[in-house]
Amino acid sequence: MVFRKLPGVSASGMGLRLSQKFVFLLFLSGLVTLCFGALFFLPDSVRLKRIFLSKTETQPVTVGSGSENDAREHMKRPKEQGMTPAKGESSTKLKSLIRKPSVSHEATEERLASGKAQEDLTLLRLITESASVKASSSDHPDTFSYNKFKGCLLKPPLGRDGGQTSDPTTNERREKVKEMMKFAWDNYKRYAWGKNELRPLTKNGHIGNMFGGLRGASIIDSLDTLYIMGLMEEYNDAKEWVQTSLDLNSNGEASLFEVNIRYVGGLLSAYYLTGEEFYKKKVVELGEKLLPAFNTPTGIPRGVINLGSGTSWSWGWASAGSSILAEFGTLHLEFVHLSELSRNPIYTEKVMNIRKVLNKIEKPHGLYPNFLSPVSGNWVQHHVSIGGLGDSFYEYLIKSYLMSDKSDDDAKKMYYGALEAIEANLVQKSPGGLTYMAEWRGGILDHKMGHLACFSGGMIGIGADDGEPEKRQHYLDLAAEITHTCHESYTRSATKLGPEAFRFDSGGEATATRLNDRYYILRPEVIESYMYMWRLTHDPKYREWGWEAVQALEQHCRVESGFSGIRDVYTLTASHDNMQQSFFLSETLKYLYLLFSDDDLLSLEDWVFNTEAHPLPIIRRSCLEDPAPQDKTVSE
Ligand code: DMJ
Repeated sequence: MVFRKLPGVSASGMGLRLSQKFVFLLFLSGLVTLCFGALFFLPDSVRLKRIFLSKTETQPVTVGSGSENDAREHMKRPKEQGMTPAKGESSTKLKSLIRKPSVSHEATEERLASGKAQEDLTLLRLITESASVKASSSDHPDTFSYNKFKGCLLKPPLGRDGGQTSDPTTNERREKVKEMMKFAWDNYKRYAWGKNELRPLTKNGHIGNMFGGLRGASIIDSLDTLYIMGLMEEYNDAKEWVQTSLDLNSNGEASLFEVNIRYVGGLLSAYYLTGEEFYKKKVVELGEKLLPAFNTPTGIPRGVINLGSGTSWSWGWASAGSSILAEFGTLHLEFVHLSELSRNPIYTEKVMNIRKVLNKIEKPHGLYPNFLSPVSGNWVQHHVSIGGLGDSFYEYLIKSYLMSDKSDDDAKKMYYGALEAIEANLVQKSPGGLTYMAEWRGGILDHKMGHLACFSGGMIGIGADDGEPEKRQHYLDLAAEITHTCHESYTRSATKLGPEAFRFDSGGEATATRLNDRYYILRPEVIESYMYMWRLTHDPKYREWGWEAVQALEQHCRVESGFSGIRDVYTLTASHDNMQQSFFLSETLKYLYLLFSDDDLLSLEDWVFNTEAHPLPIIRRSCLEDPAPQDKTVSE
């Protein structure tokens, strides 16, 4: 250490005696300790504290609305994960960013104003990469216990008897659905193996541009369906393909939403159902590749991401570079599970931040419009829909609540608040007595309901029981009415399959009046609602309606080499679209199979289905964190 010579003070100890020097040094070190210690008592927002304390010493973001203690117990901190500053960056700056990796709205505005946002994004990206790499490195102890998880389930995942019912007719129907799955799968395997989807007429594979160069969408989407149906030979082929051929090092433009719901969701379910470790490894590896999409000024992710470079951007068709509600709002379930499995809280933090932005912004009439700017955090247009562009955002609110073992009160509040606004502004009754969900364009109603919106019967049904006591029956009735309307959209067509969108104007009810709304692409939403309504009410009509759909699919969509969508549900002269969508395997056939199975096959007491019908387990925090060894492991 170099002391500069002070005027009038000798260089030898600056004129102090040894004992004086000792006392002075003691005083000085006491003062330093006091000052540093005081940082711990400063309010959380004080900048100094942010600089000096890494996330390790501050409160972690909670999972759901569980207590901080729960979250602290559960989550490993970045320090424990070996997170280190990226090379060449100032560690204090990194620490302040690490502490709040999810860019808060206030912080964003502040940073934008000071022109520092871009710098932050670069740093955040480095941190994300650094944290992710460290979190997945082999020297990080893996503390997720599959056995413990299984011990926390209330029922065996496949039920007592694989879900077989005591009713012979229902069992026959179930077998029929299983045969349809095998037929769809066999043809995919024969003609399109490793591609994303089967083209059943031309007998070849389709790759498409939704998955950024990832392949095998139909395989990933089928894993759990094959497994629950007991198609084990087929499941093993699928599993082997994932082990040997699923290459995540692709370099194309992917839809964050589609990769998340199909690939992340599919791999998560496969892991939770089978306990095969490689699924976990793959899904966490994939999750890491999605993180850069969140590096925007608000933390609201953009819709498209290059899985290789991490560059992200908004869909060209989305107004003014906006992000889509149903896309950024349909990540929560999978991302919470990614944190669960990886012990890396970053995934949960990313989706919690989305909520934070949404909670802060003003909502017209309490409604959530479909387009939001990831830069300003403001709505870009006032188009509200429970169908396309909005749909699964609402679904994920109630399912987040259910998946948190009913502890995520924030999600609950947002869901019932949104539902109230939807009822007040969108729910309509037709002159013929059909209840439907209209779309809302800045206050003007478009009396159109998309096939996609038909999932809402099931959604309102599963949320009915947790509403205000006086509203529970009302919600169940509303769910039944909407499911009835969607069934009507099927029965009013020649093929008994429903159109892409149906209207309630120009004298028509529940029918498509426009030529380009007449197609059916093997979508699941109507059958999904039958399945939930069956489980909730056990009204046999839902199984009958499901059987009508099976017959219609067999008659109009089954072709020589698979299943195909059709161009017009109102004509019996078939015009096939030559596409066997992967969601037909993951959703449509799975929901049909569950409809004809006992309730204990993937019991709703233990599982929620993501929007691609991949089952994810309810997180029973207190059970999972109980240090006592599990003695109640369920057997199959
Ligand atoms: C599926 O990929 C998902 O259900 C998504 O949420 C909406 N659309 C398709 C099926 O129609």
